[in-house]
Amino acid sequence: MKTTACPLDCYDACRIVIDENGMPKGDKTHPITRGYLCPNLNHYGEYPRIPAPRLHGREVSMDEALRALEKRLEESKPREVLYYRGSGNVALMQRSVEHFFAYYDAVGTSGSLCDGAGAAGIETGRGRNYVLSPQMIAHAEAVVVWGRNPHATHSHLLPFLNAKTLIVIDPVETELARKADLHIKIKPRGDLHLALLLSRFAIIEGSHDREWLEEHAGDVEEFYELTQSIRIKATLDAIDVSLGQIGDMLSLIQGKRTAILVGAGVQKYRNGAEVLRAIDAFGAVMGLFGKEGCGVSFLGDSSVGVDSPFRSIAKKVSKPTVDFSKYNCVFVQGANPLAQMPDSNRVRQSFSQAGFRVYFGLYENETSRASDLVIPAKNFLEKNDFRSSYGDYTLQEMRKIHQSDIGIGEYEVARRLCDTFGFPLLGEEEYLEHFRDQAIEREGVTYRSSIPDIPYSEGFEEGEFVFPDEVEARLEEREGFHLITPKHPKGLNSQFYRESAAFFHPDAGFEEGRRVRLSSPSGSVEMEVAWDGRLRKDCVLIYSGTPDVNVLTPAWLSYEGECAVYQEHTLKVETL
Ligand SMILES: Nc1nc2c(c(=O)[nH]1)N[C@H]1C(S)=C(S)[C@@H](COP(=O)(O)OP(=O)(O)OC[C@H]3O[C@@H](n4cnc5c(=O)[nH]c(N)nc54)[C@H](O)[C@@H]3O)O[C@H]1N2
Ligand SMILES: Nc1nc2c(c(=O)[nH]1)N[C@H]1C(S)=C(S)[C@@H](COP(=O)(O)OP(=O)(O)OC[C@H]3O[C@@H](n4cnc5c(=O)[nH]c(N)nc54)[C@H](O)[C@@H]3O)O[C@H]1N2
Ligand SMILES: [Mo]
Repeated sequence: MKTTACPLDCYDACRIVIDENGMPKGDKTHPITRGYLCPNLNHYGEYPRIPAPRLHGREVSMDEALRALEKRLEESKPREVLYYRGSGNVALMQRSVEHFFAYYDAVGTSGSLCDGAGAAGIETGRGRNYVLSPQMIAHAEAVVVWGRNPHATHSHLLPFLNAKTLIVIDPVETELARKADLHIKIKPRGDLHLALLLSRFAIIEGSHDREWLEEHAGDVEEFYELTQSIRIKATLDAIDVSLGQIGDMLSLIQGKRTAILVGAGVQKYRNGAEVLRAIDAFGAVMGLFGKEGCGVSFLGDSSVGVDSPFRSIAKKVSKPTVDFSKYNCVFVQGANPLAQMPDSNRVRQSFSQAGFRVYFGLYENETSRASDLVIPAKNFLEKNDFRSSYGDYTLQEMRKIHQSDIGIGEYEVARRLCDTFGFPLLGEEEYLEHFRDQAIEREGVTYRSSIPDIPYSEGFEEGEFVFPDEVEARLEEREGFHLITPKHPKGLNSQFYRESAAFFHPDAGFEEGRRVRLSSPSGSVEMEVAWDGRLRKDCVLIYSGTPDVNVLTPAWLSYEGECAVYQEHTLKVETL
């Protein structure tokens, strides 16, 4: 039976078997994904693809399309060419195109639209960002799900959470929150303070892990003093958490193997790195690192333990704030920056002023429609690849299933361009072999070989866990509605289903079906109101992928990690 793996940007990285009709199905023998696929994959074949290459709106052959690109690249100075790759497909051969642009000496992007702020915080505290695999989470007795929504974004994790003490910290009453032993319906951006208070009370109660701290962590006394700089009553009021909830949470995890699963939600703010450091610090106070079934797990770094054979670009500019208008040629691969980057008005303006815009992707979207040259890609069933994951340590081979005449694969683009420009590139099979060599098989599943069985059981890179030594603890009261912009269960960012409404609590003061104008310092948009009783009354929820949502978000970088900060602005809302 033919097998492959899903390359969508998701924690799951499902293994797929192809049924007799050539359709993807879940693999029942797989220990993590257990035969189920998500709505996106179950309907994967139904989304209309870009059928043919297009140059200035006119259909052209693939050869003409690539010649137009080559001509532009020959006429441009390398530093006037931008290579922008998104995460439409996160498999490893995507980087073969960057390999060409690296030899060409183009400009690339650094930082992230995604998890960069949180990742930076984790790296400061513990060096490498290791995740807890589902198999490791299975050993936990208590699980804290913090700013993460597995029903939408990591559904294969759910069976691993059964029969555990469950705590959810989320401003939305997610499906998991309904089942939880404790749901802290925190006010958005309250997580830093909650984490500091949890550490403080754990130490006051004496439930911290003295032995572990002595052996593995920096100065916990100093960190305790830092947590004492937080005013208790005023802070609890400001983040809408009660002292009782803090006590409940500590007693629910007391003495239990505890896994804290942190999602993107807590770090869509400029201080996102600080938030993750504070949550990590609480994990350290409780002695959760390096033990079976315990730890703090954020979106991981899927490249840890994978050696890439491709050259990477040396000169980079920050991805969330890149100014397209500076370039004579912009090559967009697997991304929809006109919808998904923050500050859409700025992005659209600057993209429209770029010299020559190339979109290399599967589907029509805001970016394809604004591009001069559109190159359809092959989908993952039509090419060979490998993928690692940020939710576990698998490294899976993705074998080509179908022949297709629609698009062109990433390796084929790289091959053609490297040949034209005389740059070195190995054969496709040699690259696949390079990845194959890094995978080890256990019980029918292939994993990255260089990952420790229990993360941090050998300690930390810096020798010890590093506590934060200062925090910006000021909590300003904000006017307007807090924007929550999370992932939709039936879409993947701007791929597949795209929502159009803005969601409010029924008592927030807006009638269902009415149109409202939402405004932030970045811009304003009109949307229809829909109700969602799971929300707080002070929040408006607009899913990622909703057209125009990012008109409302700022082109700012997180203080650390060069990350976009989608929830930094609050919104003014007026009925039309
Ligand atoms: N179906 C589906 N799956 C996906 C994706 C998709 O678009 N659709 N996208 C993929 C990608 S790119 C990523 S990065 C991952 C991310 O997946 P997750 O880590 O689950 O991230 P989000 O869905 O952005 O947000 C998760 C939760 O954070 C909560 N939240 C928002 N603000 C705050 C806050 O201030 N504090 C706290 N405590 N919680 C808050 C939201 O209410 C939401 O329930 O999912 C991946 N998986
Ligand atoms: N408001 C708001 N904005 C957000 C977020 C949010 O939560 N809220 N989340 C942010 C996050 S976490 C992320 S990761 C980004 C994601 O943003 P992007 O990386 O821009 O991802 P998508 O919107 O999914 O667009 C991916 C495109 O990739 C193309 N594609 C798919 N498969 C392939 C392939 O095999 N080859 C090629 N060449 N192309 C392919 C498809 O045509 C698709 O349109 O969005 C960010 N923007
Ligand atoms: Mo993401």
